[in-house]
Amino acid sequence: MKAYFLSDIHIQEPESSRAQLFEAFLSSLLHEEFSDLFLLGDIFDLWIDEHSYFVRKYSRIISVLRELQQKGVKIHYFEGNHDLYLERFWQDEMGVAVYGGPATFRFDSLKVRVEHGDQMDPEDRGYRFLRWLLRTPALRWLAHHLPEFIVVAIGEKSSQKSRHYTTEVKTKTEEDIRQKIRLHAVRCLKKDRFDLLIAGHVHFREDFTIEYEGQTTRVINLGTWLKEPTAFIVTPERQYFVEWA
Ligand SMILES: [Mn+2]
Repeated sequence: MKAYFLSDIHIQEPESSRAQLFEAFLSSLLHEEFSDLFLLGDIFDLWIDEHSYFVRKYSRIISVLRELQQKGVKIHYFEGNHDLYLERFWQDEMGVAVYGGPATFRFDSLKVRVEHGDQMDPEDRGYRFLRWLLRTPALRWLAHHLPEFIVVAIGEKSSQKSRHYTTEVKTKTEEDIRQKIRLHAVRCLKKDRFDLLIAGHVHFREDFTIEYEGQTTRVINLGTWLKEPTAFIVTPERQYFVEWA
């Protein structure tokens, strides 16, 4: 058992250097022995439903992911706030396991909680409302049935706003983000115990341990490829960051 965790790559254009870096990274994984690839959301700066616009735009990335699947790698995709309604294409067509919220996995005795991280801030009422709204049947229906060019236009506008919000507005201080990550971990531990928490979304790479009622839990935030391309590797024996440049 060996898993790679990636998030917040925010690929905007298939020809961009970040997209090419991601493709090269995935291609390099074709030569690795591992079992699972976890995409923790905001991989694409915009992906909505199964619209052929996105499937065509990111066909090269999709084809490397298919190659990985053919090698026997299981791919997990957690919806972010930039990649939404992933069931139709990613699950039904690609056979990727899609998650709309947090999930827990076991690597032998190691229990790992995995999530995108967009529910980390309970004070962010505006976003919590938006998250709820986007997941209502009515919005899902619109995202599927509106003409593709309208979905893309609305999506790109919102995506740009959201990225600005995450990187400029919400980023008060590093200590503020760290505190939010910590408080979130404690809130989660009150409900369920686990050895490792892995999330993204806040665009801030973090790695620390907390003690909660006698148990040590390691908390990882994957940061973003907008700053540095990294992946986190989990095996039952060892959990560590790798940098990709
Ligand atoms: Mn996000």
